[in-house]
Amino acid sequence: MDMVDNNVSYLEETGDTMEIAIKNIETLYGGNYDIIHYEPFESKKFFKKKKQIRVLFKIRTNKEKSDSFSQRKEEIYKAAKKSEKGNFDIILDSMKLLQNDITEIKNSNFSSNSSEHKMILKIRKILDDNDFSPKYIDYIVTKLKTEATQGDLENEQKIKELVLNWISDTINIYDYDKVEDKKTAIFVGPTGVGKTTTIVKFAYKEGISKNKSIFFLNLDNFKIGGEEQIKTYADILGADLKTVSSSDEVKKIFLLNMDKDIIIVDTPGRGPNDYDIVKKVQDRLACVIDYECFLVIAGTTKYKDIEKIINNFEIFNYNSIIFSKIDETFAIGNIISIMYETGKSVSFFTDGQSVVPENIPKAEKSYLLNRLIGFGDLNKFL
Ligand SMILES: Nc1nc2c(ncn2[C@@H]2O[C@H](COP(=O)(O)OP(=O)(O)OP(=O)(O)O)[C@@H](O)[C@H]2O)c(=O)[nH]1
Ligand SMILES: [Mg+2]
Repeated sequence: MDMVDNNVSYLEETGDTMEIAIKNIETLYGGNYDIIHYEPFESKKFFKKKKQIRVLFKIRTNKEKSDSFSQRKEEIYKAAKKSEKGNFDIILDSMKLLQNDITEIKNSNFSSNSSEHKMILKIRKILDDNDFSPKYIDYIVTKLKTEATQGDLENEQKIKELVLNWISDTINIYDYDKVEDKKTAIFVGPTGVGKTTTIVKFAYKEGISKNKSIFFLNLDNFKIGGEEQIKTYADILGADLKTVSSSDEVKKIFLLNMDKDIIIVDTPGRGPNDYDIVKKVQDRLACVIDYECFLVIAGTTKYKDIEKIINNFEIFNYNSIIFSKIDETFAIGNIISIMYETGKSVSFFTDGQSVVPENIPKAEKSYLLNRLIGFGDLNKFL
């Protein structure tokens, strides 16, 4: 079993290059560290991908073991400092030597000095790469420590299967097919998440393709062009549309359109902290009693921001969440973490800009599980 000294903890640093990552580490810890592992990865900020280096290191506790390693690092560092052509080869050679040292350290120290079994460290990294929240990662790790046997921990396939099943258990699906009263569907959410686009996809899927009559009620008179966007789609679908700005008008629209199968309500989006607009929209809808409310959140949103949005829109008493723009994100651990921590459920995803019914798939566990990275092909069969 790979157990160790509880005082050793592993840390992570990233940088655009190995040199920058090392500099960052040295700024914080001086030279008192050993690199355990490094690897290139793609970071994503504001939808832009960027190649970076991730370095796993530990603060040195055993000087003798790290002397040669430290020397190699110095060589790389010195070579990297010189910028003339040709030094690239020196860096490459030094990197190869460093790689050997790392392998040695991994084989000796890493497995014998870590406070956690190496399989648990591996799972931690996979979950982190998938953007699961720290709390969620702790939940899975606690299950591993309490439910997996030592034999299981030596079997990567078995552990990954266990973890995938536990993840699957935390995904909450809201089955819209089972909703009985589908007359009124209200879509709320922050600005730009794709509410209006989602509404039109939804109208196709749940209305037009099922031969149901649709009426669009637009509450977005706050934004210039707010009506034009949805009007264009309403015309294409042959559906009526009305933009209103008061609760009385909303009441009237509902009375006048009793014969319609579905009334779909579009609302204006504002920043997650713009509580005033949220409240105004809620006031206008106060007369609508039975409705199905969808909170639309972009799947690209950071975990902490999703938490805030979920709380800010609680006032609408929404039934489920639609995670939009799934096509723009690699990692969906944030979505699963939020379900686990808040108990909220997901009814649909949207995964493309085209306004077609195929781009609003009904939520299924396999849809999320298939997107997890680091599980080989195991999650493809779930
Ligand atoms: N990649 C991708 N883009 C999407 C998706 N859904 C919507 N969009 C894009 O997101 C942008 C905003 O879409 P809207 O439907 O106007 O968003 P909204 O939430 O109604 O915006 P506001 O009314 O201003 O709050 C548009 O460029 C859409 O094409 C999706 O599933 N995937
Ligand atoms: Mg809109």
